[in-house]
Amino acid sequence: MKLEGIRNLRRTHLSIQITPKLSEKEVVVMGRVGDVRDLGGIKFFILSDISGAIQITAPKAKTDKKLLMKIDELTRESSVAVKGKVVVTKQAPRGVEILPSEIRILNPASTPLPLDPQGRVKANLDTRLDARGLDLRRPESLAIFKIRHHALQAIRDYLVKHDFIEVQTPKIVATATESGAALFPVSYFEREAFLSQSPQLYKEVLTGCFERVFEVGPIFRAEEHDTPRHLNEATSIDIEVAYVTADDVMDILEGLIVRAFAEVKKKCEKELEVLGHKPEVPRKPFPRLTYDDALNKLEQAGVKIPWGEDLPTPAEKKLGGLVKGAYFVVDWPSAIKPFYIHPKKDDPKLSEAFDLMFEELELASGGTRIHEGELLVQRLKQKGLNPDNFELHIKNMVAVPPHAGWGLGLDRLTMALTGTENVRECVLFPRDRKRLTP
Ligand code: AMO
Repeated sequence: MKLEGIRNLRRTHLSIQITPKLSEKEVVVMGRVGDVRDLGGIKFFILSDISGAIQITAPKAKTDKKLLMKIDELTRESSVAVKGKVVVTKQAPRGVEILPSEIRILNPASTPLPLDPQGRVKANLDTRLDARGLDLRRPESLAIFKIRHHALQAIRDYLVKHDFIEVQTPKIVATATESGAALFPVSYFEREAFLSQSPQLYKEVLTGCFERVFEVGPIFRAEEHDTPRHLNEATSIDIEVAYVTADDVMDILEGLIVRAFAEVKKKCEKELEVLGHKPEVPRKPFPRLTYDDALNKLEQAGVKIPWGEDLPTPAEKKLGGLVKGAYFVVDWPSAIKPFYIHPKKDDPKLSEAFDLMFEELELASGGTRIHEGELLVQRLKQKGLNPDNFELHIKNMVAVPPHAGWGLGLDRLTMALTGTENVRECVLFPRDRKRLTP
């Protein structure tokens, strides 16, 4: 099949804009070929673009032979441009169709396709991710990424309205912040460097300069687990605020989550319908369970976790069944939280750390940070880290104000908003233990 150039042809309308009002007008539409049919006296095909679909109908008696032959050549998912006249008809799905005068095959799809984007032939997730370019053409994929887009827009808008400025911090770094075992090494000229696990240390320093900062960026975790909620490259929304404590940033997080859910419900009705998902906007204030409360609830439900241990996945699942919707877990043991988290003044074995859960899924974690230089050095040592490796960080933290913040996983938030069970569905090209391509 010959590949034709777009040349002087430009799209005049999206398919959704083709309405009976345009009757008899000449239009140019561009998109992907769907089903092609030959029904005795007519040949027709569906053209889909980002807005929807329109039927292109060629009555055999009235259409040029060459054009009819071209329709026969069309393969599903090929990119085409169609010039033609709008005709009002009861036969077409939207009461309107286009009678073509010219069809240009901009890029033909070779057959068989590695995947059926219409989903009539079911494929497993691995096959879908291998052919992600086609998989993302499915209406469900488009719905997920539109929801992700609108959630992020709502979040950016919320933070900017609350006087945050957006920043970008380095992704090639010299030290771990979350846990040394989960670092990806990269070669940095004659030295070893790492991919950043979190903008944590930079955002803390920035509170001394800009007071309220946020960043939306990649975080890299060399975690070995292969689970439906872990990625090796994720997107984190991070904030850090000067002159506040954990309670204040939990209020911000609560407001922001409510806004994201409300905006998605308002702006993505069609997308939620495609996914068959009806999210409820969480109500403020979110329940705030202490770590001890969580352990007690779990024990009553038959799951015993020794004090001081993190909640393993089965315990999170159980807790998510007991406490519905969004809730915080606060007052975590200091020993299981990172070095930068502030111990509680009156009980240092506990910390001013929190996690935001959505049912069984951890969406965010954060806390009040250590701003006191000596305490920071002491906590680094307690965690078995060498303060010398943080020398320049400590230097940059001079007289940084008391501050607090959190990191919220955008991929997991998208799971919660879309009712998706596997985080890979919410990431364009996921990176996991086994997957580095496409
Ligand atoms: P934490 O490590 O809890 O905290 O990460 C914050 C949030 O990021 C998301 N997330 C992940 N999502 C998918 N796959 C992963 N492997 C993954 N790891 C993390 C989660 C998680 O709740 N510096 C702190 C944040 C802070 O205190 O400001 C941090 O990185 O949704």
